[in-house]
Amino acid sequence: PLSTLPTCKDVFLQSCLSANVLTFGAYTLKSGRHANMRGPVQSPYFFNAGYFHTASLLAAISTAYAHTIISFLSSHPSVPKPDILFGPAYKGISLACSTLLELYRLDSQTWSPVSYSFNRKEVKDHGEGGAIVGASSKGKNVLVLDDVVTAGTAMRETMELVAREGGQVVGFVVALDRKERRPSTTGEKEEGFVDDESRSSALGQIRKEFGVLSASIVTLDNLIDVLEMRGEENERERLEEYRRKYLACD
Ligand code: OMP
Repeated sequence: PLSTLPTCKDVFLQSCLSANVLTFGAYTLKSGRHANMRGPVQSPYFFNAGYFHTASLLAAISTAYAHTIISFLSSHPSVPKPDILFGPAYKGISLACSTLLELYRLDSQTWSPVSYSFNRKEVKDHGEGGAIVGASSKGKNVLVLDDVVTAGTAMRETMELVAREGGQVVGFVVALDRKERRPSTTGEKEEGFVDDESRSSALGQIRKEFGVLSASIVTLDNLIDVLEMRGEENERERLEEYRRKYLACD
């Protein structure tokens, strides 16, 4: 094993490394964190869920999502039972479909009435039309499954989309929570003072603002532990330094 995590998460991490889902280097993120005048902050790692494209990789990630979802729902009895597993386009699509199938394999009684759905990036104006493929969200409890959360922009877009379709988001499950403070909206102060609001992680902020709870298969902390176990000191140090600078409070 690579970690002390449950087997399905350990297998998931091994797959991330063997399939280059997780890579180390210098990456500019979508949220474009800035450090003063020095340009965008580079992340020392990147997680590309698009590389889970073989049957065995898909099995590894969907099994890890399925167990994360089951323990999320059992440890938060206040979260309503989902009617729909929603995977935002594009990367969420295959993940939501394969995870629902895995949940059904694990517990057919609980999961057989549950549907999947996803959005079209371009709304179709002919045929059946609309922005959603799969089950309608209208009046339904929707559990959102996504790949990575950094600043939470993708999640907020999904919340708006589900609300527009008349559904209720009851939780978020992601593969990787980067646990970063949200970037400062003014584009500086990254290494100095930050206001209280931007000290929160994206998931922490969504919990406070909307009361929506979330879970992740792994976090940045787990990645650092794995690098330590593997004796990959250079990478571990770079990730630790990044964590020291940008880690959120919650
Ligand atoms: P936020 O919308 O800022 O939360 O960023 C999440 C999105 O960024 C993901 O859905 C990806 O499109 C992309 N992303 C990754 O895929 N992997 C990473 O390690 C980091 C990002 C990112 O740009 O922050």
